[in-house]
Amino acid sequence: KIEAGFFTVFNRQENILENYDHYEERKLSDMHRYFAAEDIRQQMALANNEVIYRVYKKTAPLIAGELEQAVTVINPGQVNGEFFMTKGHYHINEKCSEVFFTLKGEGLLLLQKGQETKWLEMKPDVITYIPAGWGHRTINTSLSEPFVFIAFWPANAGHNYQKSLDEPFGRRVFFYNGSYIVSKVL
Ligand code: M6P
Ligand code: ZN
Repeated sequence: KIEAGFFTVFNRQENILENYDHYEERKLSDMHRYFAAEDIRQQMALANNEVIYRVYKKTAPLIAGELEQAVTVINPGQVNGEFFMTKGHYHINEKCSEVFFTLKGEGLLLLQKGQETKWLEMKPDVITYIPAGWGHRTINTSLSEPFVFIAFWPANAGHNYQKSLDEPFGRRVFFYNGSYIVSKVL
């Protein structure tokens, strides 16, 4: 039973959403198809299969007109120089858009539609908009801090992960010269 009217609290000391319903956790082993590195097994052993990110949710009814929300915490780190990131997805309902509000850290929002790729910097107080029909992935470009943002999207959007594998993002983000570089996928 979903409460009619609720609140959540982001705990910025612990980097968690208080009174969440559940969270989804993605480890390196869940993401071997998403990073560029070929020696991912070796990396997994080296990195002890660490947690890449967590998505904390307090659920709304999954019907048109309602809004879902989640706080995503992407840990700092790299896989063979490629910064930790989300899987990235398209919406099953291609008419659905999404908004991100950055809470902590620094990162990038990568957008993809057909052959077109865009990226936007995210840092605290920056609000980014994902138009309907665009695939979206977030990347933590900090070397030491978690990257945290809250997302709001229509509850009837749905997540299409297959499409982000079939039509991969046209850029990847690597550590370079003390910062990051957005490199074209050939
Ligand atoms: C944001 C939203 C969620 C999404 C999460 C992690 O919080 O877009 O819908 O689940 O990021 O991204 P992904 O599902 O692509 O791993
Ligand atoms: Zn989405």
